[in-house]
Amino acid sequence: MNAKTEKKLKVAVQKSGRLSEDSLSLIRECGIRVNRSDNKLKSAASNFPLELLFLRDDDIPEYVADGVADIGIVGENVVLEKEKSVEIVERLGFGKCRLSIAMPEQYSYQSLEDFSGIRIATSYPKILRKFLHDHGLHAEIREIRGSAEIAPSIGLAEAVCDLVSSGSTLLSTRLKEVEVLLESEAVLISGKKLSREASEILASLLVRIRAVQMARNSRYILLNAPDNALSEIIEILPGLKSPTVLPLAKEGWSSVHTVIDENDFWEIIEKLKSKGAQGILVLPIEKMFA
Ligand code: PRT
Ligand code: ZN
Repeated sequence: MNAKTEKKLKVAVQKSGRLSEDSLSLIRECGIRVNRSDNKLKSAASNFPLELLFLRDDDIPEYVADGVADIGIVGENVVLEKEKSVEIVERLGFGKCRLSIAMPEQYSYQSLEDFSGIRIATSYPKILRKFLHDHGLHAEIREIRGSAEIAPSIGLAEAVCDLVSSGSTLLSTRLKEVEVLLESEAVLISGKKLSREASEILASLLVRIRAVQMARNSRYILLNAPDNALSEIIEILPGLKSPTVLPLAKEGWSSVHTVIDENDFWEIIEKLKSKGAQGILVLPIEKMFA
């Protein structure tokens, strides 16, 4: 075996939970073949120098900081709460949620001052403490494990500080979100002192991750444009460089191709139609390199 293939980048991912599936899908979309069997703690890729370690999300920052894993995929909320010596290398766009303070729905919340002197239940004491400190507020932090939402109903606290995504849990426990402390998503973290081999493998993994991410956020668009509106239509399309324009067999019409940001998609389609564009096709992109 040659020395280069021996070193594997050790990647910590959540064993089973909200981030597990998306973390594995991302690795697989990078063209990396990994198997997953439920009781295994690790699994080596067959076509890339990478090994997955399946862990509880709370342990990932520490394992990465200690060098047990080289990198990890975990919620930013966990990274900030654990305060370990790791770096956020890339934001991954899944596992999105907010860390928010919520209070009983009948409470008429006015301002941050309302937190003064009350009890707030949370499993994120460090982030909450920092938030209160930054705003010069004094509240009592009740640290609890797991979901904090029941705390007000059992008389443990007047407010909770917990993760929210759809908001349905708050609704069902008759709480309302009053302040957002953090907008979180899954992030790729790395230890601060990676070996040269690990850094090289990470660099090539990042090229793939970025290509997957860019492709996910972009759409390939093709349309037919009347030549007399061509310049206006091109102006609407913010492509990578400028759109490709090809003449159609039909006199007076051109075919226009370009890449657009998924977020601008509906707005752009409306504008294109109003300028006379026809036969608009929008296609997903598998990989994209800037
Ligand atoms: O077993 P392990 O320790 O690994 O997992 P875990 O149970 O601690 O974490 P898990 O799998 O629940 O969440 C992993 C990560 O997913 C979190 O650290 C966040 O980064 C992210 N994430 C995204 C969420 C949510 N959305 C989320 N909604 N984590 C938890 N929730 C919970 C929240 O705590 C609350 O109880 O879902 C409830 C609220 O959801 P909605 O949709 O009703 O608002
Ligand atoms: Zn956890």
